[in-house]
Amino acid sequence: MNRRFAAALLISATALSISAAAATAQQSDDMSKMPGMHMDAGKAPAGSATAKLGDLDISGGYVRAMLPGQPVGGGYITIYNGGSSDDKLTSVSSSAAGKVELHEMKMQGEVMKMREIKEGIAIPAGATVTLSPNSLHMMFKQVKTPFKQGGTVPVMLMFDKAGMVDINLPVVAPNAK
Ligand SMILES: [Cu+2]
Repeated sequence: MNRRFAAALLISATALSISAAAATAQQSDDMSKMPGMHMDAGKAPAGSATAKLGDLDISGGYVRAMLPGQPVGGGYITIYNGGSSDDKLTSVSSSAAGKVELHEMKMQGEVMKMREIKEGIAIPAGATVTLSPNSLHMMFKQVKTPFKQGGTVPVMLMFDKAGMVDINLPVVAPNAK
């Protein structure tokens, strides 16, 4: 009985991730056909947060809703450095979490591994750096109230040169990309 239940759960979890991937493919396809939508905008869910800080254009900011029992939250954002000097995202803080770490996910063979990037994330002059699911991301720890779809999560991004900026990230579906 327990084993059958566990097997059923496993199957439904697999089905869920497949349908989420299919939905995302469908969504970006539809978005690319919409007049006035830029290619970059198609990468983040509708309504994602934007900000401007000196030479930095910040867009596509969002966090995913947290599933019941999920201990940490994930946040994503795109940063374009339109200036002539390199910058660096040194840290992130949020009143909604005890701490926010910068993380990186990387495939090691068949296994996805996550590590904290303590040295910050370089934002080279002229470059666009995207924090997105399965790659660089913000990891919210000691979350006070689990992120709920439709809400917002305030964050403060701190850059080496550009300084700091407050931005409210919308909370989207748990599997949104
Ligand atoms: Cu992480």
